[in-house]
Amino acid sequence: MSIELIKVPDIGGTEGVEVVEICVAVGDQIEAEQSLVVLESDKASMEVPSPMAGKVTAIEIANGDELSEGDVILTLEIVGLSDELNTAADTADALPTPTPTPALEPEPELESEAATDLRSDEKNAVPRQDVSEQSSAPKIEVISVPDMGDAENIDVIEVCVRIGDMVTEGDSLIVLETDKASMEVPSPIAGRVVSLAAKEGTTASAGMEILQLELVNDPAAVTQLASFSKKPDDSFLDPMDTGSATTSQAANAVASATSSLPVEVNSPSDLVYAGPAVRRLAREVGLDIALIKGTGPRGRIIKDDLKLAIKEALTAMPATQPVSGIPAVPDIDFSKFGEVKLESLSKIHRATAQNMHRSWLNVPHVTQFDDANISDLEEFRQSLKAEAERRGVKITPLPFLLKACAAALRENPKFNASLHTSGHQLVYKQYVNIGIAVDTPLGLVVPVIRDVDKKSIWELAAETVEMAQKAKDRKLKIDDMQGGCFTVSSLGNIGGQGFTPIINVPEVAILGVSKLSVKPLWNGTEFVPAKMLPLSLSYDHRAINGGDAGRFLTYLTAILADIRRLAL
Ligand code: CAO
Repeated sequence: MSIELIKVPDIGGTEGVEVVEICVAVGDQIEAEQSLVVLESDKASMEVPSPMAGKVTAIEIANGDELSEGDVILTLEIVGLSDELNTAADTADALPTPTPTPALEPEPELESEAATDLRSDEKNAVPRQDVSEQSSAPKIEVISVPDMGDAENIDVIEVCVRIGDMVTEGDSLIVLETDKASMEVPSPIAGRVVSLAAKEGTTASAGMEILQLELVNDPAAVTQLASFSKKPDDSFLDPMDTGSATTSQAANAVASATSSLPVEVNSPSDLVYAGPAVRRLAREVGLDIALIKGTGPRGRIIKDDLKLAIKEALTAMPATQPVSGIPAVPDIDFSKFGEVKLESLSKIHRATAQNMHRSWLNVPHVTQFDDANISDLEEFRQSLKAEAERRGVKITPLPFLLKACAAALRENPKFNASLHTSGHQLVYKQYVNIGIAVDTPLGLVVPVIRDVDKKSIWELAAETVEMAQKAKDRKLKIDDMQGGCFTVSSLGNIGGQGFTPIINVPEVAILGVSKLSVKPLWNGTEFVPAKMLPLSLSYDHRAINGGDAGRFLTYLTAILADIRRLAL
C-alpha cells in the first residue's frame, strides 16, 4: 500500500484556475480516469481525471480555490502499487493530459470567441460580420469548430441545438469528447440556426462547419426568443438526442418519474449551467437537466445535484412499475383484512429474487424428470461411514452427485456452456466448476466447487461441507461464488418428490435433487425394493434441446446406478 499525491497536471500554462466542482469525497474508491475535480478558467471548464485507481484519503482543495499546475488536489491510497510506479513527486508528470484545453491555450481569434465564458458579464462577442451593416438579405454566418490544439477527429457526443432555434452568444452548440475530457463549443454570436452540419456520433476537427446562423439585428429579441426555445421539454424530447442509454427501460423509468419530480424547477429563461460530464450523465439516464436545481458555485449543476435528482426520481417511481409490458401486481393494503407484520428482505434474499426473476424472464426453461436407482450407491456410501469418520468428513450423496454430474458435463459439453449474449454462440467451458445451492437463514447462496472432475469423492465431501458451513457463517467471498458452469440444488434431506429449479444464469442447466424413497422396481422377474433418487433437470431451451437433456439424464442416472462407471 502506498499514498500518492494527485496534482494538477499541465493545463497549458494557465494559472489560478478556479475549482468549481469536486467530484469525489474522502473514502471514495475511485477508478483510473474517473473525474476528480472540475476547473474553470474564464474561457472553458475541464475535468481532471485520476491517473490511477485508489481510495481517496484526503482532499486538499475546496470549491472556489484557484489552482495551477503542480498544486496538490488530493491523496490516494493505492493498494498493491509496485515500487517502480511513480513517486509522489512525479505524479503530476505521469498524469494524462486532462483535456485538449483548446480554450486554455493561447487562442487564435476564432477560438477566443468560441470559448467565451457562458456566464461572463463582460462578454465581448466578436461576430464574424458587422450586424450594423444592414441590408435587406439575411446575413448568414458559418460557425466552425475552433482550433483545438493537436486534437483531431473528436467525437461529437451532443448537438445542443436544432434548426430554427434562436441562440444567444455563449449558448452551447455541440459537446465534443476525447478520451480525456469533454468540452462544449459555445456560440460566438447570437442568431437563428438555419442549417446544421454537426451530427451526434460523428467526429469533428478544427475548421469543420458546425452550423449556420442567420444573424438577427436585435440582440434583445434574440435573447427573448432563445429563452423560449429552451423550454425544459425541448431537450427531453429532442429528436436529435439519439443517446443509446436514453432508450433503455431504466432511463425511461427515470425520465417518466422525473416528469413528476418535486424538484425546484429553473425558470425556462435560465441558462442551464453545468459541465459536459454532468450533461452527459443526465442525458444517459434520461433526466432533463433544465429541471435540476444547481447548488454549485453560481448555481452550477454539479454531480451531487444530479445524483439527488436521480434518487428522488427513483423514490418517486412506484416499486410495482411494470417492466417489459408485464402488468404490475396491484399494491394491496393487507392490513384491511387482518393484522400484518412487515419484515425487510435480507440483501441475499433480494439479490436472489432479482437473479431468479431475471432468469425466469429471459430464459425459456424446460424441466426433465427421472429417478436414479441409487440402491448400490447407498450401500457403498453406508459402508464408507466409518472411514469417513476417521477422515473427519461427512459423506452424503452430494459428493457422488457432483462427481457424476462432472462426468455427465464432460460427456455432454453443451451443458458445460453459456449462451453468448448475442444469442449466436455457445461458450464452451474447458473447466468443470459446479455450484451447490445452500439454504442459509439469510437466504439462498451458491458457492462454487472448482475442478470437480479432477477431485476425489473424499475431497469433494470435505469441500462441500466446508463451503456449506462458510455459507451459513456468511464467510463466503465473492470469488467463492463465481465461475460456476452448472448448479446442483439438493433438497434431498428436506423432502419433496420433485421440483422445477430455476437456472442460475448465465449457466444453461441446473439439477434439482429431491428426497430418495424406496420404490418397487421390476427386475424382469419380480418387483424388488429400490432406493430411487428423484432428479429434475431444468435447461435453457435456447442452448439445449430435449434430446440433449434426455441423453444427459440417462448418462447421469446410469453412473449413479453403478458408480463403477466413473472409472471407465
Ligand atoms: N434423500 C434423502 N436423504 C438425503 C438426500 C436425499 N436426496 N440428500 C442428503 N440426504 C441426507 C444425508 O445423507 C444426510 O443424512 P445422513 O447424515 O444420515 O447421511 C442428511 O440428509 C443431511 O444432509 P445435509 O443436508 O447435511 O448434507 P447434503 O450434503 O445432502 O447437503 C447442502 C448439503 C448444503 C446442499 C444442504 O444442506 C442444503 O443447504 N440444501 C438446500 C439447498 C436448497 O435450498 N435448494 C433449493 C434451491 S431453490 O430454492
